[in-house]
Amino acid sequence: MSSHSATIPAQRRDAQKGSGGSSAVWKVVVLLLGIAVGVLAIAAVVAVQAADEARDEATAGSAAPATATHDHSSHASSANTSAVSLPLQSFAGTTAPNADALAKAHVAYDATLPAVPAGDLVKVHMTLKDMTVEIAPGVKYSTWAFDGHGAPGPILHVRQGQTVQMTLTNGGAIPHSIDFHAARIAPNVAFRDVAPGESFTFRFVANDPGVFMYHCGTKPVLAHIANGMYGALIVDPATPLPKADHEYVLVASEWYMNGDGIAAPASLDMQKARAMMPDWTTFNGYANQYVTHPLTAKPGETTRFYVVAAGPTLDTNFHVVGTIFERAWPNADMTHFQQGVQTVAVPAGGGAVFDVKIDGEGLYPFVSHAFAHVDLGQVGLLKVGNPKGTMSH
Ligand SMILES: [Cu+2]
Repeated sequence: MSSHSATIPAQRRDAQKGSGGSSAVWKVVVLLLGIAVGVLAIAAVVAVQAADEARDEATAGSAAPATATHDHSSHASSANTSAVSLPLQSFAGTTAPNADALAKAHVAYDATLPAVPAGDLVKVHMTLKDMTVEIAPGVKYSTWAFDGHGAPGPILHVRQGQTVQMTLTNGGAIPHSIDFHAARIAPNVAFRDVAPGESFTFRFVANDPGVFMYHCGTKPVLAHIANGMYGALIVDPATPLPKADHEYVLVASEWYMNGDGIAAPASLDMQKARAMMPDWTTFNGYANQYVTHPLTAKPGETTRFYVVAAGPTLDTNFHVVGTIFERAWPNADMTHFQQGVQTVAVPAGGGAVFDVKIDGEGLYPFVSHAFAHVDLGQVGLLKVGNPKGTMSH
């Protein structure tokens, strides 16, 4: 750096020989230029160091999330930098050898919308557990799970005006919290961290109808959501939506893994999560589960999908192949619906409602039409009637 800044002044001094009257002025200019170049060089070095430290922190976060969670003031000076060289290794699509048999044996997450509990007060109690789940055939991942569900957590369903009383018991190893998008409440009070072994209860009135995400809001939120800490709360409007014959809930999310999860459970790769390079994307936590175990309807029936995009980062572009939405409530704004719509973006952290009414027997894939998601597992089938054969594409 210093040699570069010295070269330019030397050349300029040579160029100015013979115009002696202005040489003092040029010396000042040259000096200032030299200083400016030096300052830029120092700034560049500082920026590179800061990037290195951020990368080291990411490594420490993925290797030991428990220690990286709540101490943002100190850098992980002992972080191992040897494992962070780019490019990131992808484990996308890697399953156990007997994937078909495992997919058939897997019990699909029940997508059926549960009934609304009776009464004005709905008590919900979730116990957090650290547990290993399967997210694709033979692919295991160590989650932080709401209520032993793996991911997503329990699907909650209330009616507009009901009060939700939420009790969170932390059976995990580090602090966690729960953030309800359906609540209008001071987050520093209600969404506070709950220490391991403790419980915390708060209430809110579900005054706004919609399809809402809930998730752990403990820092770094990216890590807590990526580790499976999310779910859906559906709030029915006081004036009901048109009748549907089947109601299914799909929570879309993505997984970022530090291994293929086959020989040993994978855990979070924070670098991949920041780079938005998922290994798998899923509906209700398991790749392609509704391809192997389709959701069902009869010809002529109306099927309603409540879709939440939990992320942690990516949107879901919801589309049902072979039909057009009979009704779509983008952003789950229940005051009006759209008709004749083909694909609707569900933003990360958002939700929407979709009705399809299919007369013809067949297998109708529902997907995120951002097709990398389909390749990574965010696809299922709506089986209408009893069609022969299987989906060829
Ligand atoms: Cu958490």
